[in-house]
Amino acid sequence: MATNRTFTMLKPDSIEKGYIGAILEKINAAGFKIVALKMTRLSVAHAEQFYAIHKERPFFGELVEYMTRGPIVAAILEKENAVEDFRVLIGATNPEDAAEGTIRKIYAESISFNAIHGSDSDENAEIESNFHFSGRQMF
Ligand code: FUP
Repeated sequence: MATNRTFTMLKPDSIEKGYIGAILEKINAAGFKIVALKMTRLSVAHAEQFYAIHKERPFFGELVEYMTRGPIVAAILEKENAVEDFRVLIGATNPEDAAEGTIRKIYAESISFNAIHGSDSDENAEIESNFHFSGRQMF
C-alpha cells in the first residue's frame, strides 16, 4: 500500500545557487506539505552510506564528493501518493530527459549535479527519513 510520505534532499548545487526558496515554493505549490525540514551537511561516511547502492558504479567517487561539498536541505513531505507524485515533480535523473516544468529540468545542471533527490519507494522513503531525522517530528 502506498504511504503518504516521501523524503527529499536539495543537493549542494541548489543551495550554492540560491534555489532553496524557489524549490520549496514549487514543492508546496504541487500540494506537498513539509512535515520536517533541516539544513545540514553530509559527512563522507554519511554520503557513502546514503548512496551505498551505487558504490560499484564509476560515478560513485564524484557523487560522494558532490554531496559533501556544501550544505544540503533535507525534508519529509506529505501528500497522497507522495513517492510517485514527487518523482514526477522532480523529473528524470538526467535533466536533459526531464519533462518541461519539472524541478530538475529547471534547476539541474547535469545528470551528475541534478539539484534534488526524491525517494524511489515507500520503503526507501522511510529508511531515508529515519537516516536524516531521528527523534520527534513536529507533525
Ligand atoms: P535518482 O533516483 O533519480 O536520484 O537517480 P539514481 O538513484 O539512479 O542516482 C542517484 C544519483 O547518482 C543521481 F542523482 C546522480 C548520480 N548519478 C550520476 O552521477 N551518474 C549517473 O549515470 C547516474 C546517477
